[in-house]
Amino acid sequence: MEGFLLTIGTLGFIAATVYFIFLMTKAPATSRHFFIITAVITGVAGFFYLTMATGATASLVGDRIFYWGRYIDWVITTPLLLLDLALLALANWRREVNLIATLIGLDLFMILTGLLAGSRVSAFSAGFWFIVSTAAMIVLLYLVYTRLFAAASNQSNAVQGVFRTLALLTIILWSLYPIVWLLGTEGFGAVGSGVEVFLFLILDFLAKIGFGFLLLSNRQALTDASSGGRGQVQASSRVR
Ligand code: RET
Repeated sequence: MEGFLLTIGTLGFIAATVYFIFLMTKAPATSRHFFIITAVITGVAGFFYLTMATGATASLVGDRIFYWGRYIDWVITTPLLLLDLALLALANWRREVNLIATLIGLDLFMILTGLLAGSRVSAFSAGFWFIVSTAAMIVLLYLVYTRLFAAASNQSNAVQGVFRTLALLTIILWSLYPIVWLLGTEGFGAVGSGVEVFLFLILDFLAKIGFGFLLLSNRQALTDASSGGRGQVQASSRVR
């Protein structure tokens, strides 16, 4: 069951990567970075699904299979998802490097402490690191909700629309990861390994492929965001 689902994950992410690269060839050069970042996200996920499907990044911890490959996937891809969001929201990202670094720092801390929670043998240390990781996630999502939303309100309507959808999608989906983790074999074991792999697969597809589709199919927003804020205003002044 797990092997089948992980293979579906591998193929799904490879297909999405190919599609996003195809979309890039049709996009204006100024917004290419969004396509590159997003294709790297799905490409890395496809690679790590393959390593999990083949057992290369799966180990026996106690009496359960621990798929640690997902944490390596997340440690690379979640900062890139935040980067996509930040580049969309921030008209001038160079002035907000501190905010971007804080978001990515919290994110790395969340995933690494999550890895400590998942790889444990004692229930106490699992619980402890789970709480630390969840606290980091709450601060991170709070900053997205406050700081990035505020920054996005200075952008064009197209950017604001896509940003709102993507940021809310991120806040909702990311909050579901610790819940699946708690239900699964790393947590209370309320669901078996197959169901856990299935639920993470759905979340990963939505948080990466769904996110990528919504972002990359909105050309206007990408062009506006790449032109340094108030895209429409700048575009029209350039014509003059
Ligand atoms: C863990 C367990 C410990 C507590 C918390 C977690 C959060 C994980 C998150 C993962 C997000 C992954 C994404 C992947 C890409 O698609 C590590 C499950 C808080 C938020 C978005």
